[in-house]
Amino acid sequence: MRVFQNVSDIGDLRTALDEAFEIKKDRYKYSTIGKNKTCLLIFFNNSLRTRLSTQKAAMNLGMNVIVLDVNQGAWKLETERGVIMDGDKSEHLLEAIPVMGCYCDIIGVRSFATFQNRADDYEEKILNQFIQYSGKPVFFMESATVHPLQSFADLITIEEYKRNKRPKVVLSWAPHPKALPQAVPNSFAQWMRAADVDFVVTHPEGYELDPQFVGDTKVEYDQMRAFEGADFIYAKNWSCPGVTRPADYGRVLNTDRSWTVDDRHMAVTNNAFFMHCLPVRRNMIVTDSVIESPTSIVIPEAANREISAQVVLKRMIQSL
Ligand code: AN0
Ligand code: CP
Repeated sequence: MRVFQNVSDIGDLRTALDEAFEIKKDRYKYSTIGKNKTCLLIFFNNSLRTRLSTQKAAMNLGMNVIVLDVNQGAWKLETERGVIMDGDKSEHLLEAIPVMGCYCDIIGVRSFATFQNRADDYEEKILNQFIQYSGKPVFFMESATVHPLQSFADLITIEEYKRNKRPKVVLSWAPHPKALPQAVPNSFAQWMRAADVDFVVTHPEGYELDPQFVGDTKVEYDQMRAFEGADFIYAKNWSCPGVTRPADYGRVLNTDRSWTVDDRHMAVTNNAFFMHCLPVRRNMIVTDSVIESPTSIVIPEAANREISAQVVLKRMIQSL
């Protein structure tokens, strides 16, 4: 595997899940395949889970790991070509990327949407430059449009907790005070469509996700109706994707707290498990009561981030 971005990059999902459970049973089974291989993790944005779980996964495989927070201690990077660099940016991504590629075998990159320009974000301008100029396999640790390590961990979690063969999985928008990216819901939709689940999305009008990710997934604008009979509730905020009104891209259009997932919502589900990628703002996205309930699986979900990262790194090492 040279790039891990989309669900198609992982190939057959059953095979990937079997590999995940094999690793989960004994995470040190492949503890020597990464010997003398270096994994470089580049963060343009903050992280708790991705940072820790990916380092742990690499160490489980015997890799060396280098972590760089680009905005803390490195030179400020220019990303646009043709700019006269007379401002505060000391280095261009076009030199920085091949240099970073010299010091490692595999690169993971986190670079969120900037919301300045929908086209630039949705073309994955930054990550594509890493793919093109680093000379190394690149895995996405949340880019402008996708967060595949999260969705793979979510799929593993659903597979572990499901009580029927084809569970009903609901992706629900929830309020948040700041504009957040669409990467998590985009990827989640892409992975759920490829999985054997009954997938429904619910959000207020104006929050329609890009069709390249949701395809023809059923959108139910009535949140309570969407929740009826659900086996898994996956809550997440996202800002306006700008599909119907490009001028609204990246805006917060709605802060209606009736969308906050609470006991009233969960009561109409099939005793659903509650999921969220974290970090989560309590009593905005979900009430204390729901996230602390016995059916909240946010911690096992986060734990599976180590497993999803390990499957991806193992495959990348094996194809070096
Ligand atoms: C990010 C997001 O919504 O994409 C990261 C989630 C994994 N969340 C925040 O910035 C709070
Ligand atoms: N879920 C997730 O990616 O968390 P972090 O932003 O803390 O890495």
